[in-house]
Parts: sequence; C-alpha cells; structure tokens
Amino acid sequence: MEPTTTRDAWQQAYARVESGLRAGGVDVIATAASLEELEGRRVEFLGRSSALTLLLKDLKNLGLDDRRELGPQAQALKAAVEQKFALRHAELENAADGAALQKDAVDLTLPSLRPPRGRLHPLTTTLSAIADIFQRMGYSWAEGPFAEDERHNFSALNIPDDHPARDSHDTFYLTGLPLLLRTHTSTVQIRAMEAQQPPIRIVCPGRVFRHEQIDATHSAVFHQVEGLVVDQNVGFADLKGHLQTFLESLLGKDTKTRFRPSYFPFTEPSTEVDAKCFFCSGAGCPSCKHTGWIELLGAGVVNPKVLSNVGWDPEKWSGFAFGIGVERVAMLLHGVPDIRDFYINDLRFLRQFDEDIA
Ligand code: 2U9
Repeated sequence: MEPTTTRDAWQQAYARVESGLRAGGVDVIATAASLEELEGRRVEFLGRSSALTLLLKDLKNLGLDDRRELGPQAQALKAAVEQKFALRHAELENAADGAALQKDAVDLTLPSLRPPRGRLHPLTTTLSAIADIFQRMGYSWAEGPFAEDERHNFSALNIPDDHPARDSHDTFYLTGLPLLLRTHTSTVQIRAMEAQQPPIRIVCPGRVFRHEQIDATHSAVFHQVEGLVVDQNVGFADLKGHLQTFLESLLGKDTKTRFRPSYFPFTEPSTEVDAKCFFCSGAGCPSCKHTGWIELLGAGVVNPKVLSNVGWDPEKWSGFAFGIGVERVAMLLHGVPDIRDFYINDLRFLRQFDEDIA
C-alpha cells in the first residue's frame, strides 16, 4: 500500500501537538482541581478526537519504515501524557477520600449519650430491704406458687370453712379449678413445713391477692414478707426479740415499739406491732392518725393446731410467725400518699427513687 501522508507532514503535525502540550496543555492536567475537570482534560488530550489520537491514527498512512521510526516516538508522547493524567487522578482521588473521611469524622473525645438507665421499683427495693434484714438474722428465702388450694391457703392455717376470709368477696377463686389466688404468703410456710422436718427459719416474700375495694390504701394485688421460726423452746420472747431487732435495723437503733394483743387463727397468742411514730416522735400527726404510733406488722406464736396440721409434734416444737405488708412500709418510708402510685408506672413517680439503687 502506498503512503497517503508524507513523513514531513506527519512530523510537522507531531511537532505542533508536542509543542502545544509542552506550552501548557500538560500543566492543566497536573493542575485540574477536580476529578470532573480532569476527565474533561483527558477527553481533550487523550480522547478519540484529540490531536494526539488523530496523530497516532495517521501513522497508518505513513510508509512502513517511517511508521517503525516515528510510531514509538508518538507512543512515548502518549504514555507521558497518560502518566501525568494517572498521577493527577490518584492525587485527586486521595484528596476526595480524605475529604469524605473528614466530613464523617467522629470526635472520639466527645462524651457519649447516656443510655436511659433502668432502676429497681420502690416495692422491689422495700421488699428486698425487709427480706435482707431477716436473711442476715439467719432466715432462708422461700417462695411458692400464686395459685393455691384451699388446704394450703386456709385449712392447714386453722382458718375454718365458714371463716369470712374464705368468702368469694375476699378471695379470688379460679373458675372451674379447685384453686384460688393466695391471700397471703403463709401458703409458702405450709409447703416448707410439709417438705421438711423442724427446725425451720424462713422468710417468704411475695405477691398476694385479695378481692378488695381499691382505694388509696387498698389494692387487690399487693406484697407481703412473712416469716416463720420453729424450733425447740421458741416462744413469745423470741418473737419480740427478733421483731425488735428487725425494726431497729429497718427504722433506726432508737425505734420504740409496742406489742398490742390481737387475733389471728394461725397464731396464739397474736399481736400487732406498732413503732413510735417516726414523723412526729409520738406527738401526733396525720401519718400516725394522731395516735403517736404506726402499725407495722402482725405476728404471734404459731398455733399448735397449725403444727399438727403438717404433722409436726406441738409438744416438742414451737415457734412464731409474722407478716409485713410491703406497700404499707414503702408508703411510710417514702411518704407515698396513694398505694395506686406504685402500679401506674408513671416515670415521673418512679424516677424519684433513682438513688435507691446501690
Ligand atoms: C404459718 C403460721 C403462722 C403469719 C402472720 C400476720 C400475723 C399478719 C398481716 C400483716 C400485714 C398481713 O400484709 S398484711 O395485711 N399479717 O398480721 N401474719 S402472723 O402467720 C403464720 C404464717 C404461717 C405456718
């Protein structure tokens, strides 16, 4: 094939392209301010219709010898331009990465957002505070089921069939089952006595259920901590000693108490224990209904019939038991005027007890 371009013409064209690039073309590659601008330059200097590409295409119009001689020269020029382009491309990409990192940068020295912190419910802390004192006095923690039979809730505790507490007005019976919701945690003591031999020293905290008319001081669901001690020669003096120790630990060393006679079917004798009002020191105030005393718990010497009912010999063994209402203690300790405040789960109420967490 005959050449269609002369060597001179090609060389002149080459000289124009080269001096054009030298005169500043290549510099705009090195100084392109963005990847977009650089792409514009690439199309301009290396694209299909750029002078350099046309020049390279035009090589095929030269004779074979000229092509062999001039081709590498043109390729070297193209490679030099491509290298400049690659260099600037890498620079701009690094800068873009750096800028992106800068934009998303996290200041590790900033204090973190505090996750909302959970807290123990005031009834939980009060129940624990009561049970803890007895555990330090050698009592073991015992629990039992909410749904019980009449024997564990009533008969074994010497509560007769015709006792008003058994009335459905006071007790929740489970429809279609020979079960009820326990009205006290004494059921747990009966179960513990059935399961072991004396001696025993247990504290039984838990939820109980009574068909109550709900008001500021009554709830159909509430909590008790009951206790039971049975051993040889345990009597009313032991009961007084344990409960005095407990109340001093709960309310303070100088707590004054009084033991009033009372009646419960499961204890004989029975007593209700008052503490000298810790708001007015006995002078009389709304908290103690102007009596100077605050009723805190019920107790008594375990009725021998209760021991017989679980097969324990009342001639050999004796003991005492007590019951404490957790809501009542929590209301007194925290000055809560309405028992329903404990169950509504209003955070404004609950957050007041933050400092209870140890
Ligand atoms: C057994 C034998 C005797 C538990 C007792 C009380 C007195 C008592 C109340 C306190 C406030 C219930 O929550 S409250 O309303 N409890 O007054 N509880 S003696 O006597 C027992 C328990 C189990 C085997």
